[in-house]
Amino acid sequence: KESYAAWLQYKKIDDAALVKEYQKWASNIESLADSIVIQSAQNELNTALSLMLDIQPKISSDIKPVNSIVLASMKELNLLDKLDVDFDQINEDGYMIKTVTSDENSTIYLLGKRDAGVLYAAFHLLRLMQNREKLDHLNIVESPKNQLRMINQWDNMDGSIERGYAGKSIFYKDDVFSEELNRIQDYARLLSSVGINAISINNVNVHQVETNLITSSLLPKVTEVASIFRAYGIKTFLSINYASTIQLGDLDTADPLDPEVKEWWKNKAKEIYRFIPDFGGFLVKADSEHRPGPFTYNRNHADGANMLAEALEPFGGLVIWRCFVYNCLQDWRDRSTDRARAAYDHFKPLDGQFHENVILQIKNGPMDFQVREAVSPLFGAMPQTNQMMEFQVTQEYTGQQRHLCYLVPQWKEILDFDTYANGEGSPVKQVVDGSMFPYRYSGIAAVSNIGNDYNWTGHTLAQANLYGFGRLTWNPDLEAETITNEWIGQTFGQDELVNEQISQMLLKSWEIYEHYTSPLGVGWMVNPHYHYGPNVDGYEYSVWGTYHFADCHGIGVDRTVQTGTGYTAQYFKENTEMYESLDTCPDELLLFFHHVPYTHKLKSGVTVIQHIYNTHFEGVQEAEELKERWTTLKDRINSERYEDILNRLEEQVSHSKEWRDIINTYFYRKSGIADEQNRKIY
Ligand code: BDP
Repeated sequence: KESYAAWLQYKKIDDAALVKEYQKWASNIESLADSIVIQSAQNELNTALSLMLDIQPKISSDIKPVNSIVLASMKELNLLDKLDVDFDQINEDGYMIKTVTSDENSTIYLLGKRDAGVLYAAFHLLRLMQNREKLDHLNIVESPKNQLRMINQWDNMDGSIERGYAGKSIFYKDDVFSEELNRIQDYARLLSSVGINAISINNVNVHQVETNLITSSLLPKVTEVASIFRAYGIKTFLSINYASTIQLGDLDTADPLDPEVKEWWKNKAKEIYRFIPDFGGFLVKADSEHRPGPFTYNRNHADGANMLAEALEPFGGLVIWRCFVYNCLQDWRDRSTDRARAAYDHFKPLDGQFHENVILQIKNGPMDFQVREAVSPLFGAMPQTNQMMEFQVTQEYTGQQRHLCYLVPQWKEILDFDTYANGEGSPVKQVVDGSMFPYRYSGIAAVSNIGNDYNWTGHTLAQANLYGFGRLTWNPDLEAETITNEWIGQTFGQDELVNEQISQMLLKSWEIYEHYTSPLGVGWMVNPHYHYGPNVDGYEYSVWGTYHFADCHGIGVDRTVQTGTGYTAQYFKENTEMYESLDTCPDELLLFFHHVPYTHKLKSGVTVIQHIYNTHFEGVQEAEELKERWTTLKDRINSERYEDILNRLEEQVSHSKEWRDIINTYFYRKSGIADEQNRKIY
């Protein structure tokens, strides 16, 4: 099925002249390097070129005086006589694509510093061909901005996926590894095609079965999966149970300073690396939402992370330590604690205390992947500690892949956010790409949105989120429009109307979703546990630290220094001042930072209550327009994908009405203030 192939469609090109032109190079593939990664590049080219051009490329391992595509890494440079290239312009994962034409023949060189770069170059070339670009004067020089470009699976071994909205796990079933290795390989192809180079293959909440992943009973299977990813330049990581020493029955403590615990992990690391010599390392959720951690032993998170780091260090392994640490058993009547403060309060004082092979993985916002929240103030606040970003591709709070919500614009806003960590012009993207402070390791990770649904992502258009995430980790400076067009062209072909309509749909969808859900940055208002569908007070009187404080006078969380929780002080001065003052706090985050009366006038000129009514009516209308736009493409998209997407858009329309009505009614009743336009509210 088309939807399975996602953006690697490789449809037969019907423009005969173009086919002829492409065939010129594509008839011969000369692969000077030889490794499993190069093999993957060769296979991908071979499959793609056969499908698109209806030819069988000849593959050879030496240079011939014919038109060809040549694959080589820096090691093979000596075989490329006369070729004038400078490998110093690219980094470890970088590549160059060059078309060199002489009187006799023409060659497209795919050149990487290492083999992974050659593979990325191959995918780049195929992207150009899928988008019908000219190849005769290529001179492309590409290096990824981020060192770690990572995907986190939240898959459990029973086959379920925590916050998964596209079927079951492709990795596990009924507590054992899946036998369908082809599916995992196809996933590796998708990830590698957008430059992903690391993956953790199990949920951060590690239960008893998954605790066994680091034991000799399951390591052979992990090894098999790791080999699949290795062939695509992707390193495998595991999420570990911090209390493995206890859970696996070997010790009665997990105290990071206990010599036996240290020794246990050192031996464990040795064992793992015997199986997987290039194992990536551990991803750790500790002392968070009932997971074990160093706090039990009165140790801090540097103690916990460093103990693991020492064990992995001899093998070049990394500890990716999550900062999602907060009190999830709060007394909601006690307003002195603010969950938003937690990560900074826990980690900032530890700056400089972590080992070099520890990276702190920080969620984009201080709460939890809401449709809109402030950027975590921890970014840039720890110049001496490796940091990386955690995004959520899976749409837990953004419509669960039943609603269309394209997150690339949101991620770009976050990456572009100026932290002022080094004065003006210190955006988050330069913190996490390691260029602002001398981080040894850094990058961007995200929770995946795929499962075993035939189209990977449930909503076929949600494939764009996975694609866009990868492209942004490679280069956060890419424009949202560029990424979007690239994706549409590869996924749906070259029809201009299709391109125009889908691009409009995607680029507006985040804002539309925001319009009919929780307003002005306040967040939540979802059904507890499931996080789908409106429930304004669902989390208001619970222990999770997630409130909106709506009463008959007003709404919002006062996080100011003057009168609130003091959270605003966690930012650098310029941002503290901006958020602290009602005059300068941006409208879209007003209720994240301030508690205001319903009659408070926004910068847009309307009152808070009227804004709530307006956006909720607008949101539904816009959801209807999404559907309308889609129907204009009826005869241009194959019926499987057309119907699938139409069904989801229809559900979105009706569900957006539920959101609108519940939110509007709630606030009308609380405030007693009528809609200026007298629309039907209750
Ligand atoms: C929340 C999810 C929960 C995750 C947690 C985490 O609701 O399922 O386990 O984040 O990131 O968003 O650890």
